[in-house]
Amino acid sequence: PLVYFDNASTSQKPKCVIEALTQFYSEYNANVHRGIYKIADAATEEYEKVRIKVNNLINSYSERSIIFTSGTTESINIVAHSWGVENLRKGDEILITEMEHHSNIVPWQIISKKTGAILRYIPMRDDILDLNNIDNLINNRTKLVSIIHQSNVLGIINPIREVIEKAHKVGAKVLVDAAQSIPHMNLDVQNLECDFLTFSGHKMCGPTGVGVLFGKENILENMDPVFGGGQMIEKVSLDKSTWNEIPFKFEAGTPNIAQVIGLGAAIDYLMNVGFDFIREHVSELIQYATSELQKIEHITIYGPNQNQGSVISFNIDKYSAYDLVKLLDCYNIAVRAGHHCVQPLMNHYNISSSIRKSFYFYNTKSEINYFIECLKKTIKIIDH
Ligand code: 7TS
Repeated sequence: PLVYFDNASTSQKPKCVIEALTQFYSEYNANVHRGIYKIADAATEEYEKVRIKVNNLINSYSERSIIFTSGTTESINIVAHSWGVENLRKGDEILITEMEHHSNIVPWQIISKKTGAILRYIPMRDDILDLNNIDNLINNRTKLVSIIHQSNVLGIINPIREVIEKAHKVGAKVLVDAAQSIPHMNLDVQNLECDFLTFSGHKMCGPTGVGVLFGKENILENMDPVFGGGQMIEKVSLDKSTWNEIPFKFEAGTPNIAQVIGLGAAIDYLMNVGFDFIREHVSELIQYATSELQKIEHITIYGPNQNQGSVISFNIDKYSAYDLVKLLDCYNIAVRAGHHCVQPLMNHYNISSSIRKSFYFYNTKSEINYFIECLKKTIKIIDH
């Protein structure tokens, strides 16, 4: 028995995903894009089928735009170390926000140091992004806006459409970090018109070790690869190499074949569950959990009153988030305490950590009741 409320960290995996991994390893384990024997063909076919599934999932323009990576972190780093290094010059501006996950802050700090570009932030105003000054923040010097879609700490979905439109007016590119949104909603990159979109498989029922970088074809074609090695080349001689076509140019070496195939099974599974159901169910859980938590004395819930997301972060008075979470573990409840890899946002609230409950479609109201009951018991234990 386990009450798992740490889905923003990673989701649980359905049987069909685990079976897809087992089936690959036990029935047709071979490298992709190389062999010409039957199981190598099968592995390549299954691997490439997932590219089509991802392309359909996000309504991308073509499979050429879909690059398999190890996760959101690697996807953002590829954009930073390829597009960033090639296109940013001294005095250019990169715009991110104060609520980014560290994986959408640190790569840009590294790149701004390398290129002389200036890193600017859309600040927080109370519990949301302050877009009042957006027309100053997005200006002729802005070359890239990289923005989190759904917060992993606050119940917020950011108005990325508005930001994308403004960025495109000044000719800037936009990267959307969809790590937290893609498990919960239909995303359409043609409709959004974002230039890059990044996400991880493991937060959407897929295995760890696989993620996606979507990029518009004309942008990817003009980017240099970050990693060199097998598969990403067209020709190699002793003095130079030429690159394979996209997306293979960005997939050096043996990829995470089993994980990609597992991601395909996860996508099928989620399509079956349905994003409408997921959104509706998670939103009901959020509303119920919020109203139950609000009854707890001295609780501070972070974020806007109207929670649009799938997470609730809070602290209770003098109690350490870590103590409470460790004691809740004794009741087989898994929630996270910490800064959630978003230290600048923690600074905005003048805290170093919070407790975070994050839901997915398999969570239930009775789990929330059990959580509240155990939380009250835990507080009593500490008080004694
Ligand atoms: N961006 C966002 C918005 C995230 O929430 C995360 C992971 C990442 C990027 C990085 O994803 P990765 O798969 O490359 O690690 N967020 C969390 C979290 O909230 N708790 O653990 C990981």
